[in-house]
Amino acid sequence: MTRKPCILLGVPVQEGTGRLGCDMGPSAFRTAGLAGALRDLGYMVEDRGNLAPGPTRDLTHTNGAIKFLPEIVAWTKTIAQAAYEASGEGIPIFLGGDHSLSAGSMTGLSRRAAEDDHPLFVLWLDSHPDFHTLDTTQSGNLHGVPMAYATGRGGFDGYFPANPVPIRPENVCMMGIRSVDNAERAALATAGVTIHDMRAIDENGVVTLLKAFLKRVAAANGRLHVSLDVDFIDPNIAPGVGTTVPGGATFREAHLIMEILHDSGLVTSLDLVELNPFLDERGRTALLMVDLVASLMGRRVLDRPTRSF
Ligand code: 6HN
Ligand code: MN
Ligand code: MN
Ligand code: MN
Repeated sequence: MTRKPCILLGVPVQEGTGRLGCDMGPSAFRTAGLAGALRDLGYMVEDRGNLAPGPTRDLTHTNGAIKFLPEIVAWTKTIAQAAYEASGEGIPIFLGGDHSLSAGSMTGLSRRAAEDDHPLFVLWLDSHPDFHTLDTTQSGNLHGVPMAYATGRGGFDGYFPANPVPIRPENVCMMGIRSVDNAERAALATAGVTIHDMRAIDENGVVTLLKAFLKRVAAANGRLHVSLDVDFIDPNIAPGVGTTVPGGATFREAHLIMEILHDSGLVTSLDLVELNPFLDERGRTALLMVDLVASLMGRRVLDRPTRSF
């Protein structure tokens, strides 16, 4: 069986968060052995190094809270193009960098998927929905907006690059949500996005919720992008992130999601975001993230027949 190569793309963007340190994320993923873990599973791995943003242009917005708009716009353009190109060649894995990088990855991947006649679906693993527009963000940190931009919500025109193929909100499933701002809550009430907050996970377990979504992806012959924010995981086991929120996914919930995703055979791309190595403890968060990627890509405890989902 020939498998597509894994294409590692470092994205040392940190201007989307309120603090420094995410620029070291790509380096920490490499130090934690991501490429080796993938090679051990039999993949060809091509590490393309780190992307760099293009030139910035002056941009001002009526929402004075917004920080680093020109920088994030420049990054988004670069990342979208890289995502578009890499997704024609293999399985792109974006090593963040803060979650603003997903504005670029999702729009580039969606454009590619549409050209290949597949709808793009997104599994969003995060404590936050990141569903602010430029008008509603109060923190002004643009890691809080990528899902709104990628799904084509208004207010990004004239600032962010044109998004030629907005992702259908119905194709997005969020899991792990436990910190939602008022403007996001209002928008999500009618957006059509599937949201499983931590309470839904507690009540139903991850298996039922995830399998229902994967069935939809398969039925639509969709491609599946996974966007994994470190703060999806409980901060007790994943402290290396700026936006810790208590009550997150456990070690086994996170691994089980990855194992089921692997069995589905549907995942075509991955974001690893918000790792802040400056806040980590002896690399444990980076190592956990690498282990989760290994589960997603096929590492298993015992051989077992691939179960349908
Ligand atoms: N993330 N909703 C908050 C804000 O500042 O807009 C938090 C955003 C967190 C961003 O999860 O990548
Ligand atoms: Mn996020
Ligand atoms: Mn095809
Ligand atoms: Mn988050």
